[in-house]
Formats: sequence, C-alpha cells, structure tokens
Amino acid sequence: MTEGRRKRVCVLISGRGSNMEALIAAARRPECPYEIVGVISNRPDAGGLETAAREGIATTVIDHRKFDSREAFEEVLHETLLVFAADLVACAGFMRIMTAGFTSRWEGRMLNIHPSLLPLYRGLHTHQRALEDGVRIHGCTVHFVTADLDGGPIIIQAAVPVLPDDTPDTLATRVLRQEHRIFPRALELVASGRIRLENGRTVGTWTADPEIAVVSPSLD
Ligand code: NHR
Ligand code: GAR
Repeated sequence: MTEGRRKRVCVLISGRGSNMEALIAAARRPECPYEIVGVISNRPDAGGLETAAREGIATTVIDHRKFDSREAFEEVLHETLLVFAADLVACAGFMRIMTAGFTSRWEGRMLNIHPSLLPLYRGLHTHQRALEDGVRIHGCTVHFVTADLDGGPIIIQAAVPVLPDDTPDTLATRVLRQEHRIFPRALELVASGRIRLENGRTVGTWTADPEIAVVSPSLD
C-alpha cells in the first residue's frame, strides 16, 4: 500500500447496506484516505446492491449457494478482490463465516463491524442476548478480521445505553447509528496508516476524550 494515494476499498455486504452507505458518504470528502471501488454481495437480493449502483459504484454478486464448499466460494471472492485491486476489505453486514485460508490472505487489510461491545456477544442475535442478560450498556465494535470469529483485534468501539422498554429492534436502531459513525472512522485510521495490525495486536496512535463516559441509568 503506497503512501499518498487513496486506498482502494471493496465492501462486502449481504443485506440492506446502511453501513456501506456510511462508508460511501465519508469517502466523498476529498481528504478521505480511502475510496470505495467495488461492492460485493453473496446474496443476489441484497438491498445494498441497488444503493451502490445508484452511487455509480461497481457491484458484483457471488452467490455462495452456487458453490460446493466455502473454499470454492472464497476462491472466487479472492479473485474478484484482486480484479478490483482492493487494498482493504470492509465487511458491512457480511454474513458468511470465512475460513482461515481466506482471512490469512487479507489479514491486517480486512475490517468488520460487529453489533456488540466485543468480546461480549460474538456471533448472531447480539441485541436479544444483551437484553436477556440485562446489561445497561451495549454497543458496536470495528475489528480486524482473523480466523477467530468476531475475535480479531479491536480498532474502535462505541457504547450506547440500554433503556427499560428496549426491544431488540429499538436497541439495534440505537447501535446502528453509532456503527455508521465508527466504521468510516476505523477505515480512515487504517487507510491512513495511523492504526495497523502487528503481531496480532492493533497498534498505532489515536486519541480519545478521557472524560467521556456513557452512564446508564443516568446519575441525575
Ligand atoms: N469470518 C472470520 N473468519 N472471522 C470473523 O471475525 C468474521 C468472519 C465472517 C463474518 C461477521 C460476523 C459478525 O459480525 C464476520 C466476522 C456471520 C456469522 C454466521 O453465523 C457469524 C458472525 C458474523 C457473520 N453466519 C452463518 C454462516 O454459516 C450464516 C448466517 C446467514 O447466512 O444468515 O456463515 O457478527
Ligand atoms: C449491522 O448492524 C451490522 O453490524 C450487522 O448487521 C447489520 C447490517 O446492517 N452485522 C452482523 O450482524 C454481522 N454478523 P447494514 O446492512 O444496514 O449495514
């Protein structure tokens, strides 16, 4: 990845693609260190495909059901990423578990947005599980993708309160607003080289306001 030019990003989706839209919106700023060069969906009916096409971004469908194995699907996925000359891969609601063979080829260059404060609630149905546990703070995480499902090194997190009348849907909506803020930021940090994966850890420089806290329930 040479310095100076914008890093080429491919976005992997399986559905609606609202996180993909947030990444596209951030990339419109001239100072953004990345550009979205392609969107790949494993589902032909993913709503995000239309949105991407409307934005003038190249889209490709790789229907996993047409392959005999995960490896055969991933081989075509890998080749497609090479055709797009992707520097970085952003998994934005991408719902296929990837094998170690594939993740190792993109290690340090592939990010995922996950709807929980990892390492809590890896996997699926995160909002329902958080409500069942009665946690008062929930959130989302962007991490590097490794073979360890939802276990790769963390890049950025955002926390939100859980409210008494929350359902999985209302909680998902609150978390999703924060996903749209932190995913573009994480991609910028990696694309600019400020943050990187090294020896299995996220290293680099970042700042955070040490006075900020999400307190739930409120103290007043
Ligand atoms: N693959 C690896 N190796 N590592 C990660 O960290 C990954 C990954 C693939 C996807 C996203 C993840 C999430 O953020 C992700 C992270 C799908 C499933 C799943 O069970 C689990 C976690 C995630 C995504 N998928 C089913 C499967 O058999 C299919 C479910 C469906 O199609 O609806 O692949 O939560
Ligand atoms: C997002 O909430 C994302 O965090 C989650 O799916 C939603 C996709 O929404 N990802 C996973 O659950 C990965 N297993 P989007 O398509 O509108 O971005």
